[in-house]
Amino acid sequence: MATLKETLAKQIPGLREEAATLVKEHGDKEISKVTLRQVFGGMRGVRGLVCDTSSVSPDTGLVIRHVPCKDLPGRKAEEVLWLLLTGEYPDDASLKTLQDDLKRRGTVPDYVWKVLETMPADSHPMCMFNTAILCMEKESEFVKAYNAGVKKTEYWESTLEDCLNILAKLPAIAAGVYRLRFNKGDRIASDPNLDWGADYAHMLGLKDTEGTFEDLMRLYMVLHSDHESGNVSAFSGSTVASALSDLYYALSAGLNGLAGPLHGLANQECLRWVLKTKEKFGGVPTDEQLKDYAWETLKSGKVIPGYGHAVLRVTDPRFDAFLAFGKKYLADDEVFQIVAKVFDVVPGVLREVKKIKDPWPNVDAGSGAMLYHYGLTEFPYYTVLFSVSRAMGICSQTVLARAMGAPIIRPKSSTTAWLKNAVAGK
Ligand code: CMX
Repeated sequence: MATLKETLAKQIPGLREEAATLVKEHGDKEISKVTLRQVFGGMRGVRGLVCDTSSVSPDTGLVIRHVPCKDLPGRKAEEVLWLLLTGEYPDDASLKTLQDDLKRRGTVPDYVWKVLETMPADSHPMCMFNTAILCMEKESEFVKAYNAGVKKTEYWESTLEDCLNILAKLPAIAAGVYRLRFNKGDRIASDPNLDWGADYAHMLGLKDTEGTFEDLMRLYMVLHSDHESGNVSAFSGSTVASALSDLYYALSAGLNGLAGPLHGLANQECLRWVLKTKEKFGGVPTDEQLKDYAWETLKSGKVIPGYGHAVLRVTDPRFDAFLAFGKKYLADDEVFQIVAKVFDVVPGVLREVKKIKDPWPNVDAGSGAMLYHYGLTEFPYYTVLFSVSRAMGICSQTVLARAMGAPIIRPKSSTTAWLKNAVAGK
């Protein structure tokens, strides 16, 4: 049995030495080239970042440390947080220390609720959630340690404190945002006997007549937790953290990126599209109707939300996991049936559009239908659920970056005139 901090303290000296040796022995070795297309194309495929919490390859998708996505269902969020940070699962006693620690840190300061209550009633739930995180910045243990002059090699310790303090509060904050924003009544107190994911489900306060919503939330929390560090939210978070801004600043910055429709907001857009399909055809459409509707969407200049990916070139294994859950528990649900049919039909349509590199579903294509089934029908809220989970990855990446003494991120930009000269060989 060991605490998370003890486990990390044992590992960190070896990790530092490994990185220092690598740079000393191979520091000038070229590992990636950059083309002009990549410069104008969102740096797609440029290898310029280190991330050890997880990796995403085009043909296998998410692997957290050594664990492929397909093996994550059934795990609890706390186990996955430990895995992200240390590369291993905790034993039962160690897991219990982390769960107890998170419960101890879970009380949300009153001023957070006051701030949220004074926001406009039509604020987007993502704006409310990120504001709540940002307004707790004054609690940062990293800032206190930094101002007290602690050594750089110890920065990770207070960053871990911030990480645990923030993560412990996110389910209550997120559930509070839901109940306030959608007039669901008073906040529901945390249940000390529930794990992180199940407690979040409990505090949302939905009626779970089937008794499986907690399982969905556990699954949701582990599947969205990390996706290496080049995606918008993780990259934004790590860039902000690299300036030694504390985790409250870094996490809220990252999650502001998750709020964009090409990233985390796609899950709200995706369910909207599925429900429109249901309404248009009065239920589950035929393959032919669905094909026509997909073309209609594309021809009107819109994307099919939930399909395509910047890295993946196969069906996202996170989508597979949701599909499996849906087949087990939601087989009779019309909205789920449409999601499954879209998966049968839409990749064939997208394959005909030459410019689209990945015609397959990503994580957002299925998750909304699951939530809808359990009565969580307010889709502007969906990205908040994604955020609660993704915070584990962004926070873990930041703790490890601090442990490794990662420098400030500062790539070079070029003017178009410079690039023109460069390609002309001048
Ligand atoms: N529907 C219609 N067009 C699509 C498309 C889709 N599902 N996926 C890609 N395209 C288009 C792009 O918009 C782009 O068009 P332009 O050149 O006219 O701008 C072209 O195909 C090439 O794009 P790409 O190289 O295949 O994909 P990108 O790496 O540029 O973008 C992504 C990836 C996810 C933004 C894009 O596939 C998309 O917009 N999908 C729909 C939104 C979505 O599901 N986002 C969630 C992703 C998961 C997450 O990060 O949270």
